[in-house]
Amino acid sequence: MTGRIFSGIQPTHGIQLGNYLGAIRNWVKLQQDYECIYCLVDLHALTTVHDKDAMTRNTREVAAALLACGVDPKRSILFAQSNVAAHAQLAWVLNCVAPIGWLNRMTQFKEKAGKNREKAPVGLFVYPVLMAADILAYKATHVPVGEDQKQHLELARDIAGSFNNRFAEGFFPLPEPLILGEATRVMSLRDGRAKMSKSDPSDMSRINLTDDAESIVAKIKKAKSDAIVGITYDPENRPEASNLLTIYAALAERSRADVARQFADTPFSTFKAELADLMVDKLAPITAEMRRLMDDPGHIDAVLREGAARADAIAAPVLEEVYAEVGFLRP
Ligand code: AQP
Repeated sequence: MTGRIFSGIQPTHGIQLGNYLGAIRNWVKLQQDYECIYCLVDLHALTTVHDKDAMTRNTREVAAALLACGVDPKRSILFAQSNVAAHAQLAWVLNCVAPIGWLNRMTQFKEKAGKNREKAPVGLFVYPVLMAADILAYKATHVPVGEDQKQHLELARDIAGSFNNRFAEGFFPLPEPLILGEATRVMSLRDGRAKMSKSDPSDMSRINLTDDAESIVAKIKKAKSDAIVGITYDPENRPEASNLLTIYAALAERSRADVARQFADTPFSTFKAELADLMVDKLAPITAEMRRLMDDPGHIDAVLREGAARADAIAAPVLEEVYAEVGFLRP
């Protein structure tokens, strides 16, 4: 074991291909070398999901997806964030350390709040502080994420450093981002310049891990393309071709250059058919296992209950140390 990994995923919807290639597939591999703590961040999801049944359903579905992808609950800790009190408690302490100016720079808040900034929930603004608390409650050393979370991770490091400077030098390790693989930023199938996202209103923009073969084939067929023959990697001028090429390379676990060589003279429609075949091949076993797990919610709940107890056993003592460092009386 070379360190402690923490990473989270929001149960806002089911899992999309970007979550899988940018994060979860790496989570599974990292179990070989690290102590891993994986969290369904439902407190974060509450910033956007205000539907009781959807929250419960999504949490079980995302848990099923992680298990189906190969997160092993015997080896790693898998749990839901709201079941370990230290996340929210530590977030409050960090809210009292992090300056508003740092949060004002977060691009994800600007994107998610959009024009309606005044009406955005406060939780959306302090989302990155809760994310810092998630990581620091376990004194995690490494955090595997997609490109989109890099800025939040830098903020977590700054907040950890600020706490250390004020209260206890060296208390929190400064967590390192792990941005791994070819597909660190999978783009929408409808717009090669927008990130593939679970909450994009268009279902055609993404591949869900619950999609059957027929929908995968249809979505890839309808994915935006261009009129140039031959698939090349040129994100500036050919964002859609570059995205599909990247997805192919990531799924095949080959380099982009190698895949680009193979399809250098291939028409777009032929390439798309090959990509759809590969995708169905790779995702169908995961989807089938997810369905099997989702038929047994009692099992999923038991896995999450046990994970929460193990997570709490690590985080609660860290919180106690934090409370002692800031001078809270513990009578
Ligand atoms: N398109 C993507 N490409 C590569 N990685 C991605 N991730 C998300 N989208 C892509 C990575 O997946 C992990 C979990 O993400 P999250 O659930 O915390 O939320 P997110 O980043 O906001 O993902 P979504 O799908 O866009 O969710 P919504 O629509 O609910 O906001 C992270 O490691 C993330 O980098």
